[in-house]
Amino acid sequence: MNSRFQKTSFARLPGTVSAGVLSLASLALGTEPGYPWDIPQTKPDRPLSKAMERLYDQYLAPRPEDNELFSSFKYTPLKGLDYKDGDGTISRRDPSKIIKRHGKYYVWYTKRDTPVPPQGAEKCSDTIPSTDWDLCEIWYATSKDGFTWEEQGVAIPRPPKPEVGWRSVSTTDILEWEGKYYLYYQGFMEASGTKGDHCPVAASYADSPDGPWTPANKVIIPNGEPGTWDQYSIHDPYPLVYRGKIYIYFKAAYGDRPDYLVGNGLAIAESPLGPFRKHPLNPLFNSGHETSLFPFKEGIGALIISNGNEVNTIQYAPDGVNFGIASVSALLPIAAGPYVPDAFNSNGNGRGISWGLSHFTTAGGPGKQHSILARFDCDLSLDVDDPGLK
Ligand code: AAL
Repeated sequence: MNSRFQKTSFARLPGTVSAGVLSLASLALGTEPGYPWDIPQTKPDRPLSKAMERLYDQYLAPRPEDNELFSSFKYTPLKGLDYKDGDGTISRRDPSKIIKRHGKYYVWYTKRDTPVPPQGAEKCSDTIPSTDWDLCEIWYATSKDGFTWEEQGVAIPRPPKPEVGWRSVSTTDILEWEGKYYLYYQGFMEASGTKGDHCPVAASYADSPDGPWTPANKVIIPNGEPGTWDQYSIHDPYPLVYRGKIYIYFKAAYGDRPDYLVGNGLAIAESPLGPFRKHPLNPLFNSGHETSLFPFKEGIGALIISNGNEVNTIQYAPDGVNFGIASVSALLPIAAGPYVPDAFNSNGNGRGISWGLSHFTTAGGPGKQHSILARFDCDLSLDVDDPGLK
């Protein structure tokens, strides 16, 4: 593994907020590589317990320090974004993946700037938000170093009623395709919470990451037929270019908020505004809320961040479709928007990720609910010397 730091390094740094249960366990037991009781790198030729069989058969490598898809996560506050002292009237959440253009990093995110914090579905109005992502717009920020961010302004405002997203536009992600840029996002037609969290995916396009953005004014990935797994909501669109096509991974819910069970599926197109064809094996994940994905070698890696039996796992599919658990970790970045240098041009040789932005929700305490963006660092990158990855 060509790594900038040891897989276990975050667990060993005093004072960092970190995860890595396996690393912590090996630290506690003193199982440094090379000790006689260390885990053998190759499967022993003797009967093994179920857990030891799994260690060799399921994960990319038996020891976390050799597993290219194992990482702990470190978090750092950002500089440059104002939250009005955390009074709950400003929120930033659900960052897109990050791209680098014109020597700067770009991120798009859901921004709420409302007179009061979210008041729930019963008390919401044309100006009072129901949830943290109600009455939102999509804004963007740029940064030279990934730590200090300068908010540039609105990218996608709410369109007039009754166009897609008139109530709220949120939870966006970026695609570059043939020199043009596309933002995909949730387009709410009613306040979130009044009837679940139902919404389809809409899109806007531009010649530059700085806009101006033109709305496509249509539903890009429609809800499924009644009775199907994605009938209610198509959330968290996450575009990548893979095998020469546009792959948009998305989250859907079997039921309704808050008692829903999430799954993640895939829709594929040859042109950014569709038509998108849903994969016949959907859902491709049985777990995961705000799943983040990245090209990794010939396949796709995924952070399964919350919800479901396979929460807190890092998964891998050599074909972008059939995912298996590559490692188990903890404190994964919520709604991670990683910097993915090769999101649109990995050509079967994905390089992974080493940092990005994520959000922390319910900052501010009761009555002041909002979300903030923070930086995460991880060790899921195969390139040490690419300056863009540092
Ligand atoms: C997030 C995302 C979607 C949901 C809401 C805002 O976690 O899954 O964007 O609609 O919560």
